[in-house]
Amino acid sequence: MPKGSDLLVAALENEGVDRIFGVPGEENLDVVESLRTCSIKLILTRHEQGAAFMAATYGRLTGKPGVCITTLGPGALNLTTGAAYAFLGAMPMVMLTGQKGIMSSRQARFQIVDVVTAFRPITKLSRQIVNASSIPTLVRDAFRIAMEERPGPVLLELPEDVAAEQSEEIAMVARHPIEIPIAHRAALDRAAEMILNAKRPLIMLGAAASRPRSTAGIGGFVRRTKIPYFNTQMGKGTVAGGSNLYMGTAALSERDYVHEAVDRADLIIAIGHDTVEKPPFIMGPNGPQVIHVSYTPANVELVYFPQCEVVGDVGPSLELLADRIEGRLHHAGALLSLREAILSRIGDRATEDRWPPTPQRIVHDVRKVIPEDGIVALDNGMYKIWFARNYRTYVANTLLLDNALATMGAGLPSAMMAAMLFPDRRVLAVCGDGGFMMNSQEMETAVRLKLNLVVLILEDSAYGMIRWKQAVDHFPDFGLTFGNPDFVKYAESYGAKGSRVESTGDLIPTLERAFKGGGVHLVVVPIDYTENTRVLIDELREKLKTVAEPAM
Ligand SMILES: Cc1ncc(C[n+]2csc(CCOP(=O)(O)OP(=O)(O)O)c2C)c(N)n1
Ligand SMILES: [Mg+2]
Repeated sequence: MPKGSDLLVAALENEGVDRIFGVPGEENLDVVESLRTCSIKLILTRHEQGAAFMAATYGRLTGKPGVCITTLGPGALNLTTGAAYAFLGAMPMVMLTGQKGIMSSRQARFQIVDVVTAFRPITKLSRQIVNASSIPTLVRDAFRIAMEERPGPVLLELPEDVAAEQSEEIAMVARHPIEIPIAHRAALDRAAEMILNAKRPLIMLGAAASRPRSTAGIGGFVRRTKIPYFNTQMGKGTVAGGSNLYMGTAALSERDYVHEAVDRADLIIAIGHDTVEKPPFIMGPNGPQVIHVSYTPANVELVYFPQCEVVGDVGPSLELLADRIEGRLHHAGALLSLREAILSRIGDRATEDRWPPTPQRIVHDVRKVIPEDGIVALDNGMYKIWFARNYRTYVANTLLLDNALATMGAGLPSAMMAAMLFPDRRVLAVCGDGGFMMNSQEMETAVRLKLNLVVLILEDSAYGMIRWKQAVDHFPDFGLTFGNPDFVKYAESYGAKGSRVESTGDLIPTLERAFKGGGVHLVVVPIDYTENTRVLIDELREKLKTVAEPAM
């Protein structure tokens, strides 16, 4: 007779789960025992947050839920940031948490937190399993909910007595393919008419454009219509950044060079925009009209209120839209004349030799050592704006950044997940000295898993982004600097390799050596952040001749 934990593991196998990340507690021991003899690999992490970031990134990169497991109370609560990361970032994930027995309570209230309620606001579904026989259906439901648009995290709590409960053999619920409906004909007709009437159209690719199922159809739409495009931070790569229609990335909300095109457009076709991202442009009463194309309807916001919506499976819907307008667009390339000026300003000073290197130089040098299909995963800090703005992408999901929760600490775990999924591609984590230290203990996990992974730490001995914002707001420099460990020795103490870049010209060779050497290799380089103010404040302000700072 199977017990509850056997049914849980069988249900996970039924979903095609191949690995589970986490830190078990005593309430999970039946599940751990059921896992021991099954096809699913249990990957221990050194903090539950790392497990959640890895599982969420699995969901982000595959479209299928990543799975993580923790104990009750303290372990479960350590998942909250990862849950919010997946919830805001629309990443499918299933979290399994333990709990004390619910049929009797021999430990009174020891360690008991109402986890199911605590997770309600940061999950699509949060439920306790109350008997073993319901496990196959609950697990099937959890995976469906996590995966369906808009994807996100689900939590199932399995109390230890339900995990140990003997049950009848219960059949699993078979999976079947689910097609997403295609946009309504009337919506496609209306959108086609707006595009045909536009004098200066522009496409914008947002976060949902990067869903694994979206990317092929979107590329086709851009190529067939030849309308120039820009992207949000999380929409990077959906259509090659090297294409001659790429106008730039909106890393700031307004007044950046790319906004010269945005401000002149009379129509923006926003594909997959999710307003969870920091706004890529600000809609106003006199600005361009907007067509929202996505899996789900637009959220109406102060800064985003599209006049037309094409809701449905994005790729096939765009194919039908392209059928209506291909070859009939007389002004498709109207804004292309701005392209060269925008991109050359963005690429300005990318090869400057200054020591320590500038963010522009670091982005430039990283691009040189990462092949087109290589993956760069960022943590959160000042450099994220520079990478979003300056790093060209050629393949979807090759610059993984979080412009949704924008949490620190996800850079290393998300890079580790990418390295697990794509062992043949170069994977680089780029972290600030602040964000890296928030989950640096996962270096041990990376070494244990024998990953090939390079971690680049940008050292300014500060929470640089906040320190910069403090200066922009004319506060005195106070309270945002810290000391660091010797990162080379720190890496070596984990059994990883470590290198310090000693001159600007040394960055590319050091990264090359790190990739060629294989294994886990930490590279630390100091960074000169004086460019933050020179470019992002002074230069952009000068460009517009208005005294205002970019909206961060
Ligand atoms: C978990 C978390 N805590 C705090 C913040 C606020 N925050 C955003 S960027 C930043 C500083 C990042 O410092 P570091 O990682 O060293 O990168 P730097 O900006 O110095 O390059 C802070 C504290 C955050 N986004 N996430
Ligand atoms: Mg820093």
